[in-house]
Amino acid sequence: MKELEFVKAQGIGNDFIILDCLRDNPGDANLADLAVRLCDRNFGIGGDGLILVLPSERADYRMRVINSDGSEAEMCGNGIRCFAKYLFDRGLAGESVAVETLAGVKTVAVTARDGRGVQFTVDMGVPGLEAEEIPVSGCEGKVISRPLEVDGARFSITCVSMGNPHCVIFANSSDAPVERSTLERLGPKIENHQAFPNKTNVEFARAVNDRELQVSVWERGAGITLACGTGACASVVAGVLNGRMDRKATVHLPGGDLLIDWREDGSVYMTGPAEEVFTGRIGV
Ligand code: ZDP
Repeated sequence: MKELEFVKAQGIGNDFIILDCLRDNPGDANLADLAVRLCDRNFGIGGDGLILVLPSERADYRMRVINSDGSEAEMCGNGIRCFAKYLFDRGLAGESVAVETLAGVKTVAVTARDGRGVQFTVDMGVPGLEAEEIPVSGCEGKVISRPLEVDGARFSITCVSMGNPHCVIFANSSDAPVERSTLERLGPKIENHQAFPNKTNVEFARAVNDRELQVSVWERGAGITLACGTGACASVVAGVLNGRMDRKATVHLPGGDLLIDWREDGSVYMTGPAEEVFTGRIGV
């Protein structure tokens, strides 16, 4: 039995177990099983995912993200803010940190108070809009308001890659927020739909006005979560592509708000908080 030190952190309710692997790299051996075990909210620590802090040859550090079902994700918006806070608060990084991910190197700008990181702005990069980039099979070009058959019903979807795949479905502004039961019924069906070779995250979005968006998420490999940073970015991009949103908007998620800015340079910038909740040791 080996003991691992961990930090439990959250970004607007999207929660993660952070393992510092700068000293000893756990390698790939049963990483998926470890994530499933540690993320279990009854038999483990509990979390939407596992985040590994690793050294990097291409950036200041490398981040790996394993979803609570054991699958590995290319990128993670709420998690990278928690990652930057972990490094900044321990003096391992300054007010700007470059992080290597499977979706490329991302830069995080840290705003500190009393020597601790409180607010983080992430250059999330240029969104992928072509079907093959997301990927979505069975169609070409941009996937904007395209029909998707699910459960005998037809949905209008807009798909965006933030390094990881997102399928955004807009409700009318007058509609009530999506019910949890609807998310539970449709989420897994869309996540695993044959149109998505790498599966997909699913966002149900409702424009409050052209600068405010309400979003509920069914996450690939994690199910219903209180927030998804890459999902918030994808939803604003989808809103702009559908002429519903300004390029700069506040996204209201069940766990809190994120400020999203799709700048003229083509990159999406995401700003939001991150907090550490507790630390501990666990036998593995
Ligand atoms: O792409 C995926 O499999 C996501 N479930 C990864 C996690 C995304 C995250 N919720 C975010 O904030 O972008 C951490």
